[in-house]
Amino acid sequence: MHFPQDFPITRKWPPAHPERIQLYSLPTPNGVKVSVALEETALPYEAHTVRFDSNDQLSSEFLSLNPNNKIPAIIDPDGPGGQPLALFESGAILVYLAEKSGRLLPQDPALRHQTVQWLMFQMGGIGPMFGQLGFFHKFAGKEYEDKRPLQRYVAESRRLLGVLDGHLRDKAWMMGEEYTVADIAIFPWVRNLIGFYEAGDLVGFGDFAEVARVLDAFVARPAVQRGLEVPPR
Ligand SMILES: N[C@@H](CCC(=O)N[C@@H](CS)C(=O)NCC(=O)O)C(=O)O
Repeated sequence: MHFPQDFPITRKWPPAHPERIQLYSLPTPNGVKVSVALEETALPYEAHTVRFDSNDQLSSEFLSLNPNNKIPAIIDPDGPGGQPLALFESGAILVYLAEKSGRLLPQDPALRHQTVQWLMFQMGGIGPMFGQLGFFHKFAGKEYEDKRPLQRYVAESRRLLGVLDGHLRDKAWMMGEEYTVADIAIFPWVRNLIGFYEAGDLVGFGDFAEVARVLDAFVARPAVQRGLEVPPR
């Protein structure tokens, strides 16, 4: 494959800098994981806005890169072996960027696996559960008379916050002193839960002081501040 001519997505979002990593995203909790990681690693990239209000994620050009119609997705024109690499799924992209840059994943093999473990904890637990809570609390699901789905996702989100809180008790970050892709995956979702979803009181966020402490440290990082605004809406 040759970049950009063999990638149909570039017809809708032409690259101005085809030598850079191309990011197709929006500043949602999954989207900002990748823009934050790109800012943290200082890998050169170009961001393209995938607008949900015009269903850009359902366009044939976007589907050619991610048949699952979800942001974020990337193309690295200089992937393994110098060949272009297209990737979707934020967890896979985070691991790729960490390996490419040599940052955000511990060198020690055991610590590396444990970092991936917490990354999977976010991908399989925090993301889907907080996302469902958002649907039943703030979006279309809040009109449903039956409150049992909302109660289920509130209880599950509280349980997950408790797991995080216990783990963080004696640590600066998820992996101790080292800031990793696990933090970049988890904290945009915690921020979104109490911010955009307005679910702080609902989940009793005041009970999770360790999570709140690390969230503040995460949001204070200059690279996070920049990544949270990418791409512009
Ligand atoms: N597991 C996926 C989830 C991605 C995802 O859910 N993205 C949402 C935004 S946060 C999206 O693109 N939604 C558009 C749609 O469903 O049409 C990942 O982590 O990349």
